[in-house]
Amino acid sequence: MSRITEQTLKDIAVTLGSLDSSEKLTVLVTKALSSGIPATEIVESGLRVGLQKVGERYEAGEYFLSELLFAASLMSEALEILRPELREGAAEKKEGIVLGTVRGDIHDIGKNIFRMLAESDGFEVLDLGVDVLREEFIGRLGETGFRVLAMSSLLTTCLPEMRNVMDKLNESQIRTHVRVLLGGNAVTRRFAEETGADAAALSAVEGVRICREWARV
Ligand code: B12
Repeated sequence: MSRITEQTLKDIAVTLGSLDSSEKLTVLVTKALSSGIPATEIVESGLRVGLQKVGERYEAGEYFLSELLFAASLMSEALEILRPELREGAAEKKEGIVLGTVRGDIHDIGKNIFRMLAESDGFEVLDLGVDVLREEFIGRLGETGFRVLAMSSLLTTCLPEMRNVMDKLNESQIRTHVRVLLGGNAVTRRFAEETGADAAALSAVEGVRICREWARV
């Protein structure tokens, strides 16, 4: 990575992390794109790092809920600029994915990034949104015949709900042809293993790579 690229990504992270102005972030993200930094890199090494900082400041009691909300709106504006690039190259449809954030959790920024990347990679994604009931996940898998269930959770308090979805799925007949991918910051590979899920992805890019491998076999 060149020094200029590194500095631009750092500036993006600092601007978002310190909740500097929306104008400044827009200029930096536009500059990063026009200097050839891939959109996924801007997300992973710039914006996501900035939000990590926001999370740490919230935990430390320096930021409150209003700051989390403001950070989310800054992130959404930045993603609007990147959206065309993240969606680029939508190919022929490969496979279907049922996607959603589990019951109790309303975080959806990371989930939406995964959806954009998966769609641009040729997957058909049925996005059920946030706060999704386990019956809804299982019902939609049955209706569509899609062979991947991708769930997101950023709250550790919602991990038991992911386990509940897995338990329900494991009891059902569709389990034999459905693979499960877990994502979101609360998820670890160990947790995925414990629940009997097929994989955990630590980033949206990794999630798409896993789905691509599954689509091949
Ligand atoms: C923005 C934000 C919010 C926004 C969410 C807006 C929205 N539309 O999503 C708002 C203000 C609503 C919010 C609310 C709350 N939040 Co909040 N929030 C955050 C923050 C700052 C950023 C999250 C984010 O979007 N990150 C950027 C994205 C790109 O990263 P990501 O989600 O990890 O996604 C990446 C990967 O994980 C992956 N991925 C994500 N999902 C999936 C799914 C699949 C299938 C795959 C393959 C990949 C994948 O792809 C993405 C790109 O690589 C985090 C701090 C942090 N660092 O995460 C806290 C954080 C998640 N929130 C937290 C908390 C506590 C809350 C509240 C409970 C606060 C409150 N007191 O009310 C509420 C909960 C509301 C609820 N019921 O859900 C805690 C959770 C602590 C924990 N361990 O459980 C965090 C970690 C902050 C902290 N450090 O304390 N929050």
